[in-house]
This record gives sequence, C-alpha cells and structure tokens, in this order.
Amino acid sequence: MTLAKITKVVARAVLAPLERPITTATVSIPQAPLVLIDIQTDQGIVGHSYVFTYTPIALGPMIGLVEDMGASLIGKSLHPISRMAEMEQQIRLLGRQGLVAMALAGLDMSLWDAHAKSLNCTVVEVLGAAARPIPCYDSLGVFAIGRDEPLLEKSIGMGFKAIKIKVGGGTLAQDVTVLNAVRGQIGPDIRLMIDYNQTLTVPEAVTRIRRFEDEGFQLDWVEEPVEAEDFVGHSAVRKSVKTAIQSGENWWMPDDAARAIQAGISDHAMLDVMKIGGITGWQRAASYARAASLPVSSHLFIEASAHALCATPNAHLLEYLDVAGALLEAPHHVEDGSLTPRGPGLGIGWNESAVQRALI
Ligand code: SMN
Ligand code: MG
Repeated sequence: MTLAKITKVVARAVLAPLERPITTATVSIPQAPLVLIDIQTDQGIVGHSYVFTYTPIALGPMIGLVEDMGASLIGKSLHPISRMAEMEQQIRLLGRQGLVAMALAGLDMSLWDAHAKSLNCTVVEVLGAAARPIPCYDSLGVFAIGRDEPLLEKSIGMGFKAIKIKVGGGTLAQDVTVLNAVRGQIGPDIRLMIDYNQTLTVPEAVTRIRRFEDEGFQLDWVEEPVEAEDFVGHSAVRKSVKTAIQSGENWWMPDDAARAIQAGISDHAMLDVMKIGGITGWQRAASYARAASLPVSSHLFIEASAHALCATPNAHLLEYLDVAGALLEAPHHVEDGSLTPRGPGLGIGWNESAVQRALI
C-alpha cells in the first residue's frame, strides 16, 4: 500500500452562524470565528478540521500560522503523531501555547481525519475503540429569567439529562435567583452544572459555592470559578467546598494538563481538543487524568470530541455546543441526549455553499 503524501494545506477564515450567541459573563460571541483547515494529498484524500479563535481578531494570524506550519508538512506522510512531534520541535523555543498551539492542534486534527480516511476508517476506529453514544450536556449561555426558559424545555425535549448554564455576570443574590428558577423548572433529576468563566476571586467563589450547597441546588460541578492559570486559587476553592470543581478547557497541550492535575486543582478534567493539542494531545492528557482518577469531559468541538471521548476509558460528558454545524454538509445531532461519533474520519465535511457565505 503506497502511503498518501501531503500536497497542500489550505486555511480559510469564516464567521460561522450560531443558533444563538455564546454568552458568558465576560463576552458574547455572536458568530463563531473559525479557521477551516484542509490537508490535501496525492491520493485525493482530504483531511478536514477547524479551530475556534474566540475572537475575529485572531483569524488573520491563525491563517498565517496554519499555512506556514502546514508548509512544513508538504511531501510527508499523514502519520499524525510523527508530524505533531516534528511540529512541536519547530516551535519548542517559541513555546507551545496560544495561537501557535491552536494551529498545531488544527493541523493534528486534520491529519487524523485524513489518516483515518486513508485507512477507510473513522478516527475512533483508528484509535482502537468502537463508536458508542456519548452522554452529553446542553451548554447554554448566561441564563436570563423570562427569556431562556424555553431553552430548558427544548434541551429536555431533546433528551438531555444534564444542562450547564454560565453565571458570574452579577451578584450572589442574582445567581441564587437564577439557580432557583432553573432548578425549579428542570426538576431534581436533570443534572445541573454552572460555569463562572474565571470571573470570581477565591473568597467570593467559596462564599457563593457554599451558599449554593446550603440552598440544595445539587450542582454536578462549578467550572473555572477563578482564573484558569490560577492553580493555587483553584486548589484553594476545591479544598473549601463540597461541590466538584471543573477545569481544563484552557490547559495548553498535555504538559499543562499534567501540571494542573499534579497540582490537584480540580475534581474533573475538561479537555478542549484544540488547546490540548488535537487528538494526539488529547490522548496524552486523558491518560494523565485517568492516572489521577479524574473523569474527562470535552469542551466545544463536538465532532472530534466524540471520537476522542469514545477512546477515553474515563470519559464523562460531551459538551454539546455546536460552533461549526452551520458549515457542515451533515451536522452532528444529539439523539436522546447522546452523540455518537461518525465518519468518514472525524465526520467533518464542508457544505461549500454555506462556507462561501461565511468566508471573511
Ligand atoms: C465557553 C467559553 C467561551 C466560548 C465557548 C464556551 C465556556 C464553556 O467556557 O465551557 O462552554
Ligand atoms: Mg467553560
């Protein structure tokens, strides 16, 4: 069997339509700034992936990084782990965080997509696991009473057994009012998580979480109560409350995951398949989490995360927050609250007319 060789890497910047803006305590994202990555080969196989840049100002630099790093892949085989090792070596002195890490991860995901296609497999099969439904939670934004109750009804109607809302934009009293309303509407059997998106101080986080415990809100986890990089702060909060602390979406590459897990900063690990270093990075970081008995959940990237979680023995929940579905020829849908990975590769194929409309 002759191995496919990489012939071209194409990066395109888009603003993808979203079902509704992503609202957090600090920013609202009306459209998803994505860079679509296509890796072409001499056998006609094309790898597809995307990276999410959070803000449109990062799209231009991301295009440059993907294309320039991609140029180093031309003429080489698709073997993702080998290619990632080479790319990491190239940026060793520059550092493996930020946009550079995101570019590597996007190329890694596209390489895994193409590699699996070259073997006529899906990525989960190449990872050695069978595809299965992964339980999801519906990730809503900042919840506004009087506006968002229909979202909760829709989530439950779609079969979700778990819901996350974002908080942190107001006072403790406002959080209590919202959580009372949400818990009152969804009832005691739907799991509820909250996400502060790094907005609290340690004392405020402890005060609020203890209050939620006293109120009996039964939160499955409180996510990023303090700044993501504040390992001391996360650990202090974790030691001071009974509720599980979630963190990880902002861990850069497996080494950052290892440091955070060794520091015992959270009860769960929430891996972002882009920031953690693609499928390759996920595999390593998930094994560190397993060694520390941390359940692993995903962040965004529903397509690639479904494949990765299937191959993760300590998999917990997939975050259902679809940022690219409007641009796919076959968006991934939740069935009875779960999502099953599908192919070919990662199951990412562009709806080119939609992409053309979203190009910037
Ligand atoms: C989040 C923040 C910013 C963009 C997307 C998602 C959030 C989450 O932290 O966990 O969903
Ligand atoms: Mg979060």
